[in-house]
Amino acid sequence: MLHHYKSLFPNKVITRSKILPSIKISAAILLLIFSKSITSAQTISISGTIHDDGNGSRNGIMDGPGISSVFGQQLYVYAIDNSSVIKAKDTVKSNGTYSLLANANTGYSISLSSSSYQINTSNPNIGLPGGYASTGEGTTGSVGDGVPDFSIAINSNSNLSMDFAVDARPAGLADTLNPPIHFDSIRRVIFTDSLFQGSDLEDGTYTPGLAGRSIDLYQATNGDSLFYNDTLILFSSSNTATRINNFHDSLLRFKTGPPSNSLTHQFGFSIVDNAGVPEQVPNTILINSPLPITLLSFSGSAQVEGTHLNWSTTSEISNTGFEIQRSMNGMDFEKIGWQASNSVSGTTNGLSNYEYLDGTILSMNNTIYYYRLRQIDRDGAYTYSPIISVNKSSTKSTDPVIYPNPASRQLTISNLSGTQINMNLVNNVGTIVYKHSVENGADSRLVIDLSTIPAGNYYLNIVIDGTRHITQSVLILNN
Ligand SMILES: [Ca+2]
Ligand SMILES: [Ca+2]
Ligand SMILES: [Ca+2]
Repeated sequence: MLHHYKSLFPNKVITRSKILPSIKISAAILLLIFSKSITSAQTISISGTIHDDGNGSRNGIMDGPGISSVFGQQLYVYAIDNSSVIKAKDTVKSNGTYSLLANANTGYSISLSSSSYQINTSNPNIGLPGGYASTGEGTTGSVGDGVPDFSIAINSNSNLSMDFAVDARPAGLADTLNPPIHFDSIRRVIFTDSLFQGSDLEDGTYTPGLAGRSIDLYQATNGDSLFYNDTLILFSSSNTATRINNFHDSLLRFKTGPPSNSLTHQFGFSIVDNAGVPEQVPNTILINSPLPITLLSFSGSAQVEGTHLNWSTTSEISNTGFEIQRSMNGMDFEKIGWQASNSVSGTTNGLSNYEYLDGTILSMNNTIYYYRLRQIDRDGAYTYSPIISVNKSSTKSTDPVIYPNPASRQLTISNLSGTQINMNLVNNVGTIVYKHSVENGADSRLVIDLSTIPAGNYYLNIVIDGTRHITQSVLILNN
């Protein structure tokens, strides 16, 4: 007690207090209690550097040059108490350093932000613009507190040296692969023109093609798929990336999914920078006309003279022609004929109609024949059409008429006759989007409302009395 008393008052005062009345001694004791509370509320200094850490935690340390602004926005460091109120603030200096005073033995979060707030502001938004990521914050020389969120919790009775590390996210470029598209021997798209490009504030501009980098790939749409080094890339969901390390665009392949005439072909990629930080939003790679032909329709009908096959295309690229194949079981097909492309060059963007008469079928009633087209490119690559079935017993029937095609808003099917007619509309990943049944189809006409069906390529399947199958490709345009 005497020791504390002495430390508070000079010896002169103590000497004088000996001659004062007892009431003065009581006041001195009160002063002593007060002075002890001041002693426990001592302040500490928290200071450090904001690093532009282009290699992130990969070298095990927060380092890199000091930074005081991002995208021209000044940086601030705050001490925020446990009630989320700002208790101290410093504007980061041009060399990246800051310094704050805060109460010792008090819980704070020391936070970095590009927003300016006054002292005593509650619930400030901390953090940097989306183009920047935290790569660590914590004691100077360390790798950070393990939770890179621009904030670190402290509760200390001595001065602290506390650094922050930030990294600018890379920025890739969206691009389109245009014809002529190059394919490998199994008709997968090859990426040949350094399509993948991007840059980063710390790393600079990446080599076109991104050779040797890590990139995140995102699932292709419409049932299309991606292969890397001949292995199918698997995705746990449509917005979960799969990372490819040591990427080389020459090892990437893109394959259109069945049926192979969907309208849009695309996938996303994100560059990963030298800090290991990916872009937040993937860049879209569009592939223009990855198919040698765009098959608009393919249908068949059995007549007395044989099976009439009809198909049409809306574009062809380097198409030699179509091998017509037939099967009795829908699995084992044999070539029965050949139809050359209408285009001498094999390339056209107009509508081309084709027909073929299969006059070789045996006259057996209730026999279902299956047909498909094998389209062959000038380089020998090929693709198959969907399979259609035609029932020989239906020789006297007239085919339903489906119009308009392409369609928007509504699709009309006329010339329907049969006791039981089932129909459905299937999208290009095999999902039934419309289904309808008609008993005693005497009205012979049906209108399908397309207003709720997304644009795309569909197959209309009609089964009449369980034996007659008609499949027609239908292009639905934006409503
Ligand atoms: Ca580093
Ligand atoms: Ca943290
Ligand atoms: Ca970076």
